[in-house]
Amino acid sequence: MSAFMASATPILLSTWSFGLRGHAAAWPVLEAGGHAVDAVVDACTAIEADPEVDSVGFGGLPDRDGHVTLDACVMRSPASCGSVCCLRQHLHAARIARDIMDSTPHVMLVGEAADAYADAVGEPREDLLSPAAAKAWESWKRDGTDVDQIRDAGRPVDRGGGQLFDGERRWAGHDTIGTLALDAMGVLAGACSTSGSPWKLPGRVGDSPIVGHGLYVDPDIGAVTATGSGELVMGVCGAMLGVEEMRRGAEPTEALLAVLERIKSSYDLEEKHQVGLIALHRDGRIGSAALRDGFKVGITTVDGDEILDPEHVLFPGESE
Ligand code: SD4
Repeated sequence: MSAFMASATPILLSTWSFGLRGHAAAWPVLEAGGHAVDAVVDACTAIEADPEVDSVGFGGLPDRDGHVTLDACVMRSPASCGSVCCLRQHLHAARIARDIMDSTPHVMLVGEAADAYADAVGEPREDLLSPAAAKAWESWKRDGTDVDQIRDAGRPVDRGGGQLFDGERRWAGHDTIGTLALDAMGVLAGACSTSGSPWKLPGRVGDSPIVGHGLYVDPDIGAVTATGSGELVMGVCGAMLGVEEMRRGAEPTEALLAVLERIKSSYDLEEKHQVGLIALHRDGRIGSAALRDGFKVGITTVDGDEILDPEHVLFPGESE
């Protein structure tokens, strides 16, 4: 069991500047003394519904066959985590993951059966393909036929506004919302929600909904979540590795750098690869790091909202 702090100053921390759109929905709850897990799910739920965020929920880009599939996980602790993969008919993946966490003996449900579970718990069916995403898919089918999304996806650059790609790369990339919260009771929680990589092979699932990869929370230590090229994070169990580094005493950003160094030594990295990581220690210290420039972090505290550059970039100054 964890020894929670008696009280703490609430914090919300998210990947990307569009995370602040989720904080707007979640902060009032957290500030009023609400639970961290409610805040992170509320933040992801707001982003999932936002069509301007083109990499999460409605507005997310589809797979090769034109189907949008959504993945998410939610975590309070090793004994309290839930995950859903490859939803095709329900928008609110984080909320469904939370339901799996709270109401079933399981951690993860996938595919058609996950959609059936969502039906059973009263989640509305929705068409996940936005008109803009459908148009982008048509144009990808016309021009990009055999593009391999892992090799050819562009690197996201956060200029605000919810879209991480522009110009010719406007529809080439992907990213995700990861939100970490510390509530006034000193309890941590995290949630991560994504539409995964565009034009992916049907059935592909990345790091985001996998506990220990895209998100990990240990209530006695801290929380880490990841965004970016999921395949790079999955091979090193990125989020759990970051938490374990904090367990052995690393400062949050130092812990995240250790994850990036492990990625660097494990893969032949290319300029277009990006991984962004954020960490929240249970004592309220925060950390952030990225492989390359372009990543941003959204933070909300009693002092207000802020968009921050990551504290450390492993390969700074490389061209976008
Ligand atoms: C994934 N990391 O599925 C997630 C989200 C993403 O760029 O698309 N990141 O790989």
